[in-house]
Amino acid sequence: MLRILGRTGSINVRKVLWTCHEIGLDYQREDWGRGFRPLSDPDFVALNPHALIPVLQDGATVLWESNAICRYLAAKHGRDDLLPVDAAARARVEMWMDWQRSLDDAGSYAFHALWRQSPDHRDPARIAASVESFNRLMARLDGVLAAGGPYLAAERFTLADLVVGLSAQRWALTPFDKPSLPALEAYRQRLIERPAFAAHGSAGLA
Ligand SMILES: N[C@@H](CCC(=O)N[C@@H](CS)C(=O)NCC(=O)O)C(=O)O
Repeated sequence: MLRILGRTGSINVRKVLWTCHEIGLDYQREDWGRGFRPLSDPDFVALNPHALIPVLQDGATVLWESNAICRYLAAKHGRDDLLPVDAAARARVEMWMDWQRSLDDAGSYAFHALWRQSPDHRDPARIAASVESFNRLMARLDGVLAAGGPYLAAERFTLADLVVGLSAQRWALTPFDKPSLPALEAYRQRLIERPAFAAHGSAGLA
């Protein structure tokens, strides 16, 4: 049985849980990270020297970095609908998965300030800058979806949508002023309809 280490509040843990759900994989999840077992625990650091969640243990295979874990699971289980085998098609999926890091970086400060109410994220100028760049990137995504779609990297749902979709959900639910982005909203609703999204899409949002 797969072992997944990480609290469900983490967006990066939820990528892995959502991927397992899409593939139909059973797993045992353990709560590690903020509010749970500390990532400085030597048993955890032995698995991930960077002391971050998620970690996946699949027999003798131990992996960290959420996007890499999602790709591993899709490839191992032959889900080339989620991660194509063709090099160019696969790279298109990976491109959007990599780009999601930019979304994370852009929105992180605003998310911690306005959703998590973190006392360490109270600088109004930094909140405003984070909101501005988060909105700007989401507006760009809206433009891409309006011109193409219905999904990001292919005619069908792929890992690109799973990963970017979690950030789109974070953007939609974190309270700050947002432009109207109809193509993005239609895309988010498309993702929300997936049973796996209902289970893992927004829980905790951390
Ligand atoms: N690039 C890494 C980032 C991992 C990361 O930043 N994880 C956060 C949670 S989203 C974490 O470990 N936070 C510390 C904690 O929860 O205690 C990945 O995608 O797996």
